[in-house]
Parts: sequence; C-alpha cells; structure tokens
Amino acid sequence: MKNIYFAGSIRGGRADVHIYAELISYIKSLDRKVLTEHVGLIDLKVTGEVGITVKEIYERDMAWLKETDAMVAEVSTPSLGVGYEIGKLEDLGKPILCLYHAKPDHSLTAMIAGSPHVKVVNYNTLDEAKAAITEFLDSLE
Ligand code: 6IA
Repeated sequence: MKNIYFAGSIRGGRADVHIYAELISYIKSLDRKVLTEHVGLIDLKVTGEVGITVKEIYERDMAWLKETDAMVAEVSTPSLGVGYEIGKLEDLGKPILCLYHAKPDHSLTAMIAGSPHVKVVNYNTLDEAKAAITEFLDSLE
C-alpha cells in the first residue's frame, strides 16, 4: 500500500480544515495510507501545550517525509510549514500534487506555482480536487 503525506496549514490558519478532512478521507477510501491524518482533525490544538514538543513534531514529520511515496498538499491557505515540506520533498525527488482554490485576498506563491517539480491543480469544487487526486495516485502505479 502506498504512503501519502497530506500537507495542509496548521499554524498558518485552519480556515480550510474541512476540506483537508474530506480529502484525507477520500485518499484513504482509495486504499492509500495517509501518514498525516492529524492535519484534518477539526479540534486539533494548533498552539500551546499539545503534549508534543516542536522538536518532536519536526523530527516525526521529517521521518514521514523520508518514508512517504508521494505528497498531496492543499495550498490555498498559506503556511510556512507546508511550503517547507514541499521544498524538502522536491529535494527527495518524490511526486507532489498541490491543490489550490483561489482566495480573494492573495494568490499562490510563485515558488510553488512556478516550480517544475510540482503539479499544481486549481479547483473550484471538491469533486474537481478528488478527480485530480485520483489521476495523481493512478500516475504513481
Ligand atoms: O506552519 P504550519 O503549522 O501551517 O505547517 C503545517 C504543516 O507542518 C503540516 O503539513 C504538518 O505536516 C506540519 N505540522 C505543523 N504542526 C504540526 C503538528 N502540530 N503536528 C504534526 N505536523 C505538524 C501538533 C499537533 C499534534 C499534537 C497532533
């Protein structure tokens, strides 16, 4: 079974958490293992005392990045952590799908939109995002 690293904003802002939850469930329904299910947890504590230190979070996520077969990143809410993870995975030479729906107050950073190592898909509906995920996962086989 392929491992998928799902990246989505945590401290960058949780406005799209319901989308993350839906997309993570969808990936799991396609029989892939999502290493980072907590990204879609609606009641995730994003700051303060969470029972795990920032160093532990960093080390665990870096280990998953090395372990994963590919990444699906939802990049509509800007997040330093997600951008960092995408850069790391580019260096590891692994496939990356970035899903983006336009927000009124900003557009996608050129460092992702212009990267030759990342597939960026603009979507309007969840069905469009799911179709892009299906196509991406099929391309990994
Ligand atoms: O800068 P951000 O916080 O928005 O970065 C989000 C990205 O960094 C996600 O794709 C995660 O993979 C990673 N990340 C950031 N914070 C955490 C975290 N917090 N746990 C795991 N990955 C994280 C603690 C929650 C934990 C107690 C369940």
